[in-house]
Amino acid sequence: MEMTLRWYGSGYDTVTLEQIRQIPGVTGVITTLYGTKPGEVWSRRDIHALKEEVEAAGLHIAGIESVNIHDAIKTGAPERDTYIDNYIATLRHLGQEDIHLVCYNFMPVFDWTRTELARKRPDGSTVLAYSQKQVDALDPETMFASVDAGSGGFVMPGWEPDRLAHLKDLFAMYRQVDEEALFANLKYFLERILPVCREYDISMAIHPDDPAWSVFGLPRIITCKENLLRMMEMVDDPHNGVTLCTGSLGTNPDNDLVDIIHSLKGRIHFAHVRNLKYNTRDDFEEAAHLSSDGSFDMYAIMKALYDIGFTGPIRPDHGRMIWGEKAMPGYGLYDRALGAAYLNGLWEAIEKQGKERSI
Ligand code: DNO
Repeated sequence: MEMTLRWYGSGYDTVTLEQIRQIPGVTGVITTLYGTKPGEVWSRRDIHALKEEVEAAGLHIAGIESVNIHDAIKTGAPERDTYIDNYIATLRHLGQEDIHLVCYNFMPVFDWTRTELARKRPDGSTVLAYSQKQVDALDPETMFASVDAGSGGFVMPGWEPDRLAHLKDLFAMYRQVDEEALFANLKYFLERILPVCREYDISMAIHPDDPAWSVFGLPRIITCKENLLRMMEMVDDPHNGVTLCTGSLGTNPDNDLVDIIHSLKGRIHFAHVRNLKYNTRDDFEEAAHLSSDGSFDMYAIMKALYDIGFTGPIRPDHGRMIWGEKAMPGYGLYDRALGAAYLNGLWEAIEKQGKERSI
């Protein structure tokens, strides 16, 4: 595995490449052209410039998170082919720049959803949190307004104000789309892009839905082992794979993360490893990466990744906001750096034990 950090790019991220370079064991970044809109073609020149900037800091681009999918593709609208053509053009340009991993999601309207961006924990840190009761009491517009207002002036990934300004239209677009239609639209998209993924050896890594259930009545399909296997089997090619995000799949306590990792062997191209703490079945908050701070056994998760022979990038995921840092919620430097060091420590121990056993 390779330890990486998500970086939104100069001008968008409070964290610099120089800081990332100094986190022990982090050799790559997961990045994006944050200023592009879903549906746009990424120019080879812009990708090249991003790559040069990252490499000048002594790092490399380990993958892209995300190339977002236009709603016309997710809803199967008549103009979807134009947007798929654009997506294919972007993939070609990434491949030509020697980038071989793309994370994306297929969540309708909203990307990841939280009701609080700064819930205070007993140690004084603040974290992202989700309460189903709060969601049930909100309408989508209020939800967007509160996320926008609480983000400290940052555009949260997947919560682009330009797109979400048309929430009513977006909801109308999805009115006819149920889970079966969403699966069919995903299949159509994957079948069209896979030839170019094979040509450039690009691994597509779908991000699970977060939380792993329907929000505001919108369908969500990348939620559990059964659906993940269905999506892989419906377009059965190793380039059609998964971002194993423990914090997203783990929102549903019925998802057995270790079992899911084993069942996705060979198709996990990227991993987001983080912990969260359930308060009740309907309320969870994010935690430090350390097992004892949350509800997951982080050792068991890393061990499962080791046991399936995972070789792709891992990144620590949302961190707590600590030590007075001001950054995009979930994406400060300090707690993610602690997370990276901890996950690297677990990996080193597991790897050394594995070697001792095989002698
Ligand atoms: C949140 C992220 C998601 C993820 C996208 C992938 O912090 O994990 O926004 O990047 O869903 O497309």
